[in-house]
Amino acid sequence: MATGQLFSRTTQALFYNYKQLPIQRMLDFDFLCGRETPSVAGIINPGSEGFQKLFFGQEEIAIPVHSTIEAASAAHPTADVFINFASFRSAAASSMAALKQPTIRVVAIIAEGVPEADTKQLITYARLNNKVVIGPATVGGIQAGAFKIGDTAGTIDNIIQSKLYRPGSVGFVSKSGGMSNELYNTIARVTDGIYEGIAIGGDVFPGSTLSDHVLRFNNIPQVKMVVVLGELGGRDEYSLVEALKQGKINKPVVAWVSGTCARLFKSEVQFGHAGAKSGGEMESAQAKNQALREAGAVVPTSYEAFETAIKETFEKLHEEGKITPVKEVTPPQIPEDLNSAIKSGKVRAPTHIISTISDERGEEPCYAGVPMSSIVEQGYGVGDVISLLWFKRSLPRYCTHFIEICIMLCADHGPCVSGAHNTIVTARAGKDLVSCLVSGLLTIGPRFGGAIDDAARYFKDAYDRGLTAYEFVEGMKKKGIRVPGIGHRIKRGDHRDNRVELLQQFARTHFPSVKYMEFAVQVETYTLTKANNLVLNVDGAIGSLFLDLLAGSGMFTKQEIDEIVQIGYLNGLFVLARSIGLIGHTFDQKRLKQPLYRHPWEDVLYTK
Ligand code: Q5B
Repeated sequence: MATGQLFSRTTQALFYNYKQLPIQRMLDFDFLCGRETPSVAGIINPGSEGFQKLFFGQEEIAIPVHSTIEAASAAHPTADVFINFASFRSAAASSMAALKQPTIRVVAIIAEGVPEADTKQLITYARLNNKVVIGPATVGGIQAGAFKIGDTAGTIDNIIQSKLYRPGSVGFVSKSGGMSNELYNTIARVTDGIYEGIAIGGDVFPGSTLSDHVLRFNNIPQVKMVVVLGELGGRDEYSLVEALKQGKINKPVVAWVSGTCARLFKSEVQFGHAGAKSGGEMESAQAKNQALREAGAVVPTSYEAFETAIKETFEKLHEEGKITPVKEVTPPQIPEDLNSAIKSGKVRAPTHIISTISDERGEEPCYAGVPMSSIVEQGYGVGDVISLLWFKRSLPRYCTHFIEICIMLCADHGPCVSGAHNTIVTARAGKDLVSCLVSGLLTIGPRFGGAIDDAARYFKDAYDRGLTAYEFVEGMKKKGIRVPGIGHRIKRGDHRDNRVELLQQFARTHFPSVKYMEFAVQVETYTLTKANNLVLNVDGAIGSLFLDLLAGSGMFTKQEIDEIVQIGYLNGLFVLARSIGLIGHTFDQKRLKQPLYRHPWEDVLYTK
């Protein structure tokens, strides 16, 4: 790895694998630094395409999502950094694919556990092609005031405290990402801050080494001193020793190799990183610190003295006039996310939806306050669930039983009724279940199945006003309105609808009062004198009986009953019930592999 700058204020990256948080942190950093363009040009999310919405300051921006590295590189030819958030399983392959893109110059690999053989191949390819690999097993790196990789430097608070929103004069390189966050802070306290910081990662074979970056810092005029945090294990620090000895580094280097405590253990100790184990005397922290000291680096006697060593080195450069500390700037405030502001009680925001029937936010979903476990453990049925979700209360058993009977009796009425016919034709046209179902449901209305609400409205109004059946029916006739709930295509006075009789029988046995039903029967007696098909039909029976349920159960106020009738809850019973049958007809046709339906010519009267 030669020459200096890896990043600038215009550097843009391709981000591999959609990870909302680190991308948002990069964009927040951009805003803090006053960048004009977002540092993430595109996201690669294998298998998906489109856009991801993220914040750039206060503005929402849409970042393009590409399904392949090749497509992303072609779409964003100026994005030359590849930030790889792939898992250890696919990190090597995707990193190699990125390195092969002519536009990609730097690849940062975050995953831990990438096989060493794979990393070696990446290193060889990168070296041959003059590209830079940072990691694996790294948090990444940062150029203060310019560009940040993923989660580098941690929270916005740490970034502000460490003054990383503007460049200082210190080049910093470490193995550990966690310790780099700590050192950014330390360096900001005792110097004018970081110019660039890199965590090379804790693997035995890092894509780029401590000395690679120190040599690079040596070529960056803005970097006036270098801080290095190594660790026991490996021999990377010795190439830095060599570079110092050969006079390749002419800027002060303050270094510390951590892990001096390893000697306190009787056997070999593996610290957090894969490479952090002392393989012998040469690889011990003590030996490396000594070698660095002898090569001319400023090496303190302990980690505690590291801060003072950095401070003194900086002050010396300042006194010598080699550093003009940067002017302080006040970074802009990052707008707080609404969710966290609400959580901390700083703001309140109006909601857009009110819901009163169910709540899925807690340990278990609740229907009208009743937890799912109670619904199951207490043996609730579909009628109880309908009571909770439609009427927001638990109704007595005879009411929920009545609801269930309505559902069962109306579930189907053969293939010839409007709804089933539509569903069958749709299924035979090869459509999916939902299309078949809704094409049938769409026929439910004032003539077919959807007369329950109107029946309840008109019967209630007539009964409550004290009209006789005769006055009611004749009044409707004068207005030119058919009596809802009366009349059927195939049922007759002498061939009554058995479903109506079953409902009436149940209500007479269990309901405290059936006054509305009796009124409906009087209406039927009168309409049957007009025509034999003007029977009380299933819609009329349910409409009148539900009025009795509402009024007789003592569970509803007068206003609530008026509201239920006015809003029109009761057609819902037919819709729900008949969905069962329509789904059945769909399956039936598909099971029978029925071909496209075409209505026969003979059954159409063609006329002019
Ligand atoms: N007339 C149901 O009519 C039907 C009259 C009436 C006064 C009435 C008709 C009607 C009200 C709506 C209603 C639900 C369209 C029905 C259901 C579910 C189902 C279906 C299934 C299932 C039938 C002949 C003469 C005319 C009309 C007069 C008819 N109805 N007068 N009040 N209600 N009812 N719908 O047989 O003088 O000759 O002009 O609209 O409650 O949908 O199984 O099939 O489970 O799937 O076509 O049970 O009654 O009679 O139109 O030829 O009329 O009777 O004015 O008099 P029809 P039309 P006029 S249950």
